[in-house]
Amino acid sequence: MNEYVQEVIDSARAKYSNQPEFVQSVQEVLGSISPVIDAHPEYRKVDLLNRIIEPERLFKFRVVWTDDNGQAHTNVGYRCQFNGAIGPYKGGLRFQKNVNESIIKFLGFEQTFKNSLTGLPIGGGKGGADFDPTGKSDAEMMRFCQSYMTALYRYIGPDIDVPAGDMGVGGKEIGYLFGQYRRLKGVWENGVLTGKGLSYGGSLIRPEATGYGAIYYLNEVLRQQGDTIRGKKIAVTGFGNVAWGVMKKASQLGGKVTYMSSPTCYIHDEEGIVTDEKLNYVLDLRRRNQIDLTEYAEKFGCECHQGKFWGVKDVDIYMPCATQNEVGIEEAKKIVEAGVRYYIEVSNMPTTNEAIDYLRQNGVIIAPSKAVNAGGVGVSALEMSQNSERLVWTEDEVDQRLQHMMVNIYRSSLEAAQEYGLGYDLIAGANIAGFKKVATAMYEQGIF
Ligand code: 2IT
Repeated sequence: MNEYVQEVIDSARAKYSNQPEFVQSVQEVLGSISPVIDAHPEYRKVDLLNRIIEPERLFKFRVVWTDDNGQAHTNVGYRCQFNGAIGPYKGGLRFQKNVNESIIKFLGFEQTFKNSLTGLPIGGGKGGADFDPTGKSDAEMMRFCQSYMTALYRYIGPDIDVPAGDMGVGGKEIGYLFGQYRRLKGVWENGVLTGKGLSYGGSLIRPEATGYGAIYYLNEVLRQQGDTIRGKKIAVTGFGNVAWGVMKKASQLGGKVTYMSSPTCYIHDEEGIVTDEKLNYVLDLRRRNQIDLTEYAEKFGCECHQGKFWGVKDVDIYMPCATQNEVGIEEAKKIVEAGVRYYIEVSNMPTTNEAIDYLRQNGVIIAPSKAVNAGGVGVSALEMSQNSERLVWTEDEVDQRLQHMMVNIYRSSLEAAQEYGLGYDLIAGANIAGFKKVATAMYEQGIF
């Protein structure tokens, strides 16, 4: 490993030992870009790597809201403007109990390279709050979102920082957040948020984009192996918006998702989650925050089991779509033992670094999340374009652009890996391709 890269990793590990997710993502990205630093010794002089791992700024603020009984509650909100070298900060908001600085920083760091990979001019950002949306009424969600935006609105804007959804933040929450932004600023700046409703500047295909994009990327991986998605069985973790998009596009292309999971259990539906009725039912489960999937199993006559499905053999492809660090070394061993060839990450950083190494050493074909899930933020950038041009593209137009984007991400990752003699390494390729553009932009803009 390049000496400067090693130094920066070691110092991040020591300095941020209390931020394990962040350190993990720094190790993952910097571990891949060593050959680029060998080729660019000038980056050391301007300390480019210590600069790139440090967020440009990170806001942390109090969010107070009142529940339906009139009781006040206090949460912590965050917005991390990680890197603005190639465009306005862009990235989602996550509302989840476990949100902390480490999680927001890892997501912002990943987002920086993912956004670069889309080929569009968007910098990296991420935010959220340690607020648990489970069981909250609409009125409570609205009050929380209004309070969150009241703290944040002065730091964002269509050319400054453009938040979107992530776990716990869907179309409904984006509506409340946008309403409050408009109310406070008194301007029509709908380019300030993406994932909006269609009646006020949302883009067609945005809800589906992450899942559709993941399947378009998977198509390229399969094509490289002389294979197609037709007849393939897929196991996904999660049953949210992203998993739903994967199910829908897979079924349109002749594949099927036969396993899906929640935090507590999983279902096995041999027929596949392929009909409109089933797909809509999944959306509805999520909307109702229903994590017990027995309801689905009973309705559609299939099995529901407690625990996790890692190790099932009757699928061709695993696609984790739930959250970070779902697959550690134990799960990786089960995947290898099951003989499943394709492991396509979809959620952000679903795999520990140790598990990635194990899967790779055992010949599993791995696709990295920052490439695979980039279609979501990519279509967010298309939503920003439509907003600034004050027009609306058709479903076909957005979908075509999404497909091109995913093919380009796959190809540029492949080329980046080949340029440095790394062979068919989609992980290193994505990190290198994403890094190069951000690094070049930072270098050319001077030292700060
Ligand atoms: O992780 C992600 O890329 C997102 N949550 C979407 C971000 C966005 O700005 O659309």
